[in-house]
Amino acid sequence: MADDLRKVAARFPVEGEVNDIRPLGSGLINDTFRVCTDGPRDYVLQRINQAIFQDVDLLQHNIDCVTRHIRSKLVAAGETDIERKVLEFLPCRWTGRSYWTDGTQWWRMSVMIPDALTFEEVTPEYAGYAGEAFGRFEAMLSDLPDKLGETIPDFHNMELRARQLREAVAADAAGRMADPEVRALVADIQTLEDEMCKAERLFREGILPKRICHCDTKVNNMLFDRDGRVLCVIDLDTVMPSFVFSDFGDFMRTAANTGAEDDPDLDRVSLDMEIFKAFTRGYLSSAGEFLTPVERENLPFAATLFPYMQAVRFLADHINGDTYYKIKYPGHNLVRTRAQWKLCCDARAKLPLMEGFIRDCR
Ligand code: GN1
Ligand code: MG
Repeated sequence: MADDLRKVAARFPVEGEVNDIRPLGSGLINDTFRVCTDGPRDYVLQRINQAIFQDVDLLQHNIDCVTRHIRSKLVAAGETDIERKVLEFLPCRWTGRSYWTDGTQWWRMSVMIPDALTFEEVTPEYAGYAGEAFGRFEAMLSDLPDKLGETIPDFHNMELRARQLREAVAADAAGRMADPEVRALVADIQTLEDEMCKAERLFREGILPKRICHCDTKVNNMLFDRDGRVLCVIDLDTVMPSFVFSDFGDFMRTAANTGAEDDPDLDRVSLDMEIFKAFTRGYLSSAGEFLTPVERENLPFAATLFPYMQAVRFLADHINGDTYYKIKYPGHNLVRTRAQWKLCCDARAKLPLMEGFIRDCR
């Protein structure tokens, strides 16, 4: 494997000799490696999961447009240290494209941003910086001249996710519907389906817009410097038109959870209102200007929607026999489902608190 990885790395114009290539990060979809060199910088090498991102040309087109646009905004604003504030992908030595493929595997390489930290958990102070950064990310992309495609069509469409769960239940491909707990979870989760498909209805009524969003605002998808300032938003595979609920909701789902995404101890799982408040304040400071009243009023709904959608996705994957998410042990997707469902229920109980906070945040 190490030799193969070295061969892949050699397809890109790496400066210096490669010393070591080792796994990096905790993503559930792509395989990510750090390429250590004796040159001035290290690199991040990624194998793109092509089963999930079927149109890699479109995927890389989106990423190229987004990074180019952000870079030009940073330059225009007279920012310094730009290399640490936006990702830079290397062109393949042969094709000049921002990825390389041998026809069976797809790879890309970016410059590793130095002295940057990622976190699986944040304090309220850092949540505030993160809120400001994601709001700014959306604001910077609000005048993107290029048209982006949906790298995963209908990625955050709740109606589709609900349908996929129903299809998984009907097919019962792995025989997991025999488990009474699975049946009970499906039934409980489906009671909220109507409530959770609100955004798609508002969109059809013409009162909820789509904007360019990040769509995977897990807290570990942003890089911080040592003082807690957000340097850069990473993991751009899912940047595409969506509702702002995607970015707000997925951050709350991950960073405002007092437990882990897959916590086996449900007593640890709940929505932390201090993180909610700090992120919301930060987000409204940079996104407040472009948000419409409908978007703003429904941010608390987004904090309930994303744990819900994730519970639906994990449960469907469990029922399908774990074909989508990487799992660490048998039943992992079921453990994840329980934790996300608990978080959704807790967030729903806190809706009045969240709504009150947003009203007062003027
Ligand atoms: C996946 O690979 P990662 O961890 O960045 C997933 C997200 C889920 C997340 C759950 C393309 O993201 O949508 O919210 O796992 N990405 C895709 O942890 O499905
Ligand atoms: Mg990630």
